[in-house]
Order: sequence, then C-alpha cells, then structure tokens
Amino acid sequence: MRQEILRLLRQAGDHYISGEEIAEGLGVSRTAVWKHIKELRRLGYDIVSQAHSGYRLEKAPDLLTPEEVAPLLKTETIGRHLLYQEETRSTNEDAKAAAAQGAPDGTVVLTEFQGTGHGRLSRGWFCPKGKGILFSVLLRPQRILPQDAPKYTLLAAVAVVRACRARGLEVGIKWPNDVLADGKKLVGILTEMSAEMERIHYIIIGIGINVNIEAAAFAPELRETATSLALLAGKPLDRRAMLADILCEMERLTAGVQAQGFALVLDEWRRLSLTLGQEVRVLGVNETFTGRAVDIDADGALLVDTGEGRRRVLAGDVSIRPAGARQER
Ligand code: BT5
Repeated sequence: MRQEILRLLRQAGDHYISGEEIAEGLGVSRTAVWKHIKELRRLGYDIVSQAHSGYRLEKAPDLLTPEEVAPLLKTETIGRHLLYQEETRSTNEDAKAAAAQGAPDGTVVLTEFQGTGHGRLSRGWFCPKGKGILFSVLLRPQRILPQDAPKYTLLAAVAVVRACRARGLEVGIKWPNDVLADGKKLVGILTEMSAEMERIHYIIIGIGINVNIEAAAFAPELRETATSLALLAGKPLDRRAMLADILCEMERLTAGVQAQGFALVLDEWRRLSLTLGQEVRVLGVNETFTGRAVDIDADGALLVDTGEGRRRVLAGDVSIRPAGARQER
C-alpha cells in the first residue's frame, strides 16, 4: 500500500493530490491513507500537506526499500521479490533462511547495514549504514551443475563492472571476487550454495559495494586498500539506480548462461580482468607461489605460469605485483 501511495504522489509531481483522491484510487479509507503518510514521513519521506489541497512529495530519502527500488526495476525475475530490513546481521544469511522457506528464484535481500556481514573464510565485510549497496540474490538455476557455481561470482563481477562503466567509472575485476579501482577494493562478492552431488538447490550471490563512503569513514585498517564509487566519481551516486542497473545486468547474464552456458560470461570477464597478464602472488589453500596469470579456464580457475609450468588455482587469494615495485595489493 505504501508503494501505491508513493506511486500516486510521484505521478502527481509538483501538484498536490488530496487524501480523498488517494483513498478512492486505492480503495481504502482516508484514515488509512493518513496513517501510511505518517509512516512514510517516519521513514524519511518529505511529504508536505496543505489544507484543502492534499499531499505533495517533496523529497524521497536515500533508501534501498522496496518502495524506492521496485519502481526502477527493468527485470522480469531478479528483484521482483524484494526483502528489506533497515538493519540485519548478513543478507547472505537472510537469503539462505528465505531460500529454506521456499523464496522464489530471483529473490533479492537488501539492507542498509549489516552487523556481521562476511566475506570468504569468515572474514568481515564492513560498511557504514546507508552508504553502500549490500544485497544478496537468490538463484535457483536449472540444469547447472554444482561445480559450475563458482562462475556465478565471475558473472556478478561482470554485471557490477558493466553498471560502473556505464557511468564512466574505470573499474576492473581481480580474480576471483573483487572489483577494484585505482588498485583499491570497491566491491566484494561472496557466492554460497546449497546442493546435492548433481543438483543445485539454490545459489546465493552476496554483493557489497562501497558507494557513498568518504575516505575517513573507512575503518583505519581498510583506508589503504578500500575505495568507494563516490571517491572515484568525485560526487555521490544514486544507490537505487545503480542497484537496478546491476540487477538488470545480472538478469541478462543469467539468462544467457541458461541458454548457452558460461562461455560468453568468461569471455567478458577476461576482457574486464585486471589480473590476467600480471605477475601475481597466489595464496592457495595449502601453498603460496608467484607467477604470471595467463588465463581462466572453462571452470573459472585461474591459470598461472610459474616459469616451471602452469598451475591451476580454483580457490585462494591473489595479489597483483606491480612491475618493479615491492608492495603488492
Ligand atoms: C569478499 O570477501 O570480498 C566478499 C564480501 C561480500 C560481502 C557481501 S555484503 C552482502 C552479502 N552479505 C554478506 O554477509 N556478505 C555479502 P573476501 O574476499 O574474503 O574479502 C574480505 C576482506 O575485504 C576483509 O578481510 C577486509 O580486508 C576487506 N574488506 C572488508 N570490508 C571492506 C570494504 N567495505 N571495502 C573494501 N574491503 C573491505
């Protein structure tokens, strides 16, 4: 109902719309309308009212609520079911709980703040409230095998980079799950899965994007290594439009995967990669080594030429070693 009221207020633009008109349009009482307006104001909507004229929407808050996000969506599946909480522990955990309760393919879980947002291997993901885009997409892919699941991380990175580049922002992908700008981390992606040997129940792609974070707002230990889209663009960005664009890109890419497999995603990933062609240090599960990153294979594994042969890296961390420099990132 709140969404419908906002739609009418937005339609009216600069004009006032009376409580009576809203009530009639939506088939509810004027008291109900008034209660919703009160709630919208509490959420941060600047709604002015004038006796005999009604209500006018002056300004909407910068929130990722379904009321704000849904009208911008151009997708058919991804984001059509939106779950929002102002604060939560982790959207990936919420998405898993929703999946267990039967939430549909394409469900998106959103929040303004995570108490225990996490990355791989229980590492933390930190983001000041209302300054990032923190979300998880639930997918229930058909005819995709569990061993293909890690490639959804690459797919998500491609989707985010497309949306950034459409805004003229120079960003690229570091294998396997980071989007970087100026050598600093802008986006982290965590893909999780529930599966049997031969069948995926669901995949959760969790994405954290630093959007409107000032340099000083990063935790001291991240200041050297993290950046935000606003720092890159030199101005704040509209989180809602950015999210809507990313979901649209994800839908295009996942539809392509269902129709033709991952080959096109992998090709685009190669073009957007910052890792390929670089000297890298690989922190694998059991070992550390250096070499030149030459390609990814059909599984999305990184191929590294060590000088003594080619090594295949399926999981781990990679730091890029700038030519001639000692520090790594
Ligand atoms: C990642 O892990 O980069 C995946 C992060 C995924 C976060 C999203 S947010 C929505 C969803 N819900 C969740 O609970 N998670 C997902 P990893 O590659 O392990 O990197 C984690 C490391 O990145 C940390 O150890 C920090 O060093 C660094 N880090 C933490 N917060 C950061 C930030 N805001 N910007 C840049 N780096 C950060």
